[in-house]
Amino acid sequence: METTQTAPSAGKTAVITGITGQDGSYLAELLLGKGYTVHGLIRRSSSFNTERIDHIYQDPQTPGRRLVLHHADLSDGVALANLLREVRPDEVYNLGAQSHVRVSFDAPLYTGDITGLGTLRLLEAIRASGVETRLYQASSSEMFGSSPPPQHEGTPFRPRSPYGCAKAYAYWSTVNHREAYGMFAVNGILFNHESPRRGETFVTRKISRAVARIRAGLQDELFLGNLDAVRDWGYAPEYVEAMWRMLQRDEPDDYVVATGTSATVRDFLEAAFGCAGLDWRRHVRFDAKYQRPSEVDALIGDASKAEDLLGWAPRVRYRALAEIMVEADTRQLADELSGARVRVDR
Ligand code: NDP
Ligand code: GDR
Repeated sequence: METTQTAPSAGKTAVITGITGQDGSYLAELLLGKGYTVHGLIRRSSSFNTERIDHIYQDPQTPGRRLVLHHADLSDGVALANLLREVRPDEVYNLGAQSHVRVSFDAPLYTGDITGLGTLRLLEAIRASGVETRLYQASSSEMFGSSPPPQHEGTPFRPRSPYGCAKAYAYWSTVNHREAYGMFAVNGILFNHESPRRGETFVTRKISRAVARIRAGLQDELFLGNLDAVRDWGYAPEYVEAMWRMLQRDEPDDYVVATGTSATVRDFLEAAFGCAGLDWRRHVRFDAKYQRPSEVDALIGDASKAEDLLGWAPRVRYRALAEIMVEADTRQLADELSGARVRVDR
């Protein structure tokens, strides 16, 4: 196995779009741990939505602080160019997106604008700023859509959602900027990856939260859509390491990142409810609103290129992942309930 590191990490500067999301928060931790200064883009919101990075936040008065947040948006290309000119990063990680597949059917143009065109805005902002940098693009297994598994870097894209189409546009824009302008731009084609920080409306987290609440007697039913879908679920902290490794190579390239282990939503239910000694069949109900107009039936990744060239290998597979997530949600719920009791006692 071969890994290439171009320069020591300490003292490097990175920009992360989507730093408030699941992956952005783990990547920021990883890069800070390596000695980077990290500049994160956040969107203006009427209420705080920085819970995933509050534990690493440093306020502007902190001497020598290495985490800096900026207001910007992937819809605003000029702001992106100005930010890049100001920060002059060594590496840019484009994780920002409207990332929910079901939602992309309700908001297809918005998804196309942010998830698709937003990437082109960032690529053009890099060019316009004249900054020599390396770009990681968060590409997705959703681009493979109806192409049968196992999917690898050469598998054709047949997307089945506005989100998948937008990601395919972003993928080719990244490749095109690499070929047309010699930019160091890479696509990580990541299969589903989850964690206790996963958004609460993605299926694994919806399940792990429900298990914790059912176990505590706070909920009895869980409404889901298609249980037959096959996914390749990995562990997010391991996947951000693969992103970083892609930018340390001598040459830019595209890589699939996956575990190669498949499971249906039903299998994940079995594993997650099993952790709590519960039978999911007694609690799970069907609701058509969670079905998609067109579904991706089976995604199972072949990550041998990443294993060979990046020296990256997955360790956590879906059963262990379900346990990690159920335990975390159980602890979080217990904390919330004891906090609530303290407040009531006062
Ligand atoms: P999340 O949904 O958790 O995070 C998405 C991030 O994008 C948030 O920080 C969000 O900000 C930000 N964002 C949304 N809209 C905009 C915008 N208009 N301008 C700037 N930022 C915006 O996603 P994940 O962390 O799970 O995924 C990271 C990336 O990887 C995404 O691009 C996703 O599509 C892609 N991906 C994810 C996979 C997975 O399994 N997790 C697999 C393959 C690809 P805010 O907090 O304000 O909403
Ligand atoms: P996905 O993840 O669409 O693969 O996209 P999600 O967890 O939303 O769905 C996985 C599968 O579960 C089925 N499902 C349900 N999904 C949700 N969200 N809610 C439900 O109630 C439900 N019931 C069944 C879905 O139909 C689907 O088959 C994720 C995102 O992180 C993308 O950004 C990323 O690109 C891909 O993974 C790889």
